[in-house]
Amino acid sequence: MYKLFYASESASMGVRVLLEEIGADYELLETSVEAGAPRPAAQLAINPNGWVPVLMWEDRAMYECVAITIFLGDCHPEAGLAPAVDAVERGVYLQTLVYFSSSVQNAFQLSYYPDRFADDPEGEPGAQRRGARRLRETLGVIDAQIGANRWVLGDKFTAVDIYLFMLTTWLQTDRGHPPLHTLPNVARISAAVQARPSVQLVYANWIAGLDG
Ligand SMILES: N[C@@H](CCC(=O)N[C@@H](CS)C(=O)NCC(=O)O)C(=O)O
Repeated sequence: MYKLFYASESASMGVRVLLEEIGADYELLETSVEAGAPRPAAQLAINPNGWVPVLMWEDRAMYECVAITIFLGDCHPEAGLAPAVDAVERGVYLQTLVYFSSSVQNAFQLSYYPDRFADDPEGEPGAQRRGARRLRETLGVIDAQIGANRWVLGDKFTAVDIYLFMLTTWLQTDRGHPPLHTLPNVARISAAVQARPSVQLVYANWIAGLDG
């Protein structure tokens, strides 16, 4: 049984999709990502940064979305979400996940949390503009990497596709982020991931918002 500190519209949603795809037993522990909102003591004890996702199981716990993604994929090989350690695709799998975490998510951070990057409030709009531009740059690299592939790694659906979908749900054109149609290969995979039952369940509210 897994326990997941969880907040909607956050990176914990991607981990929940993984747990659904695996068919694991899990419990959601609701928390907040709002600045200034209190976080449960048990969450802070594991991740003093106050971020989600935080995953707990047995007497163990971990944070960092990409680490959790790699961990779950490897612990549940029967779910087929991760190439085996010696598979040809393993290198690009790890490379792409870490690029998502270190480069694409960093660009989102500039856009959503500019105060963490600017010395004073005057510097924040510049940080946000740089974040939006960095999203165009980094997601453009991924779009080119995907090329004509059916999924990010080729013919086989993996956890990287779920992660990519999650990233696309954070794009907001009114913040200067690239519209999805300017990233046609990313858009194509994102739409295919969205159709999966696991995503329809976890992202039901977000998907309903697309229609509204
Ligand atoms: N590097 C971390 C970043 C996680 C992160 O920034 N989570 C956001 C939600 S997507 C959060 O918890 N924000 C609240 C905060 O920063 O206080 C990861 O990938 O897990």
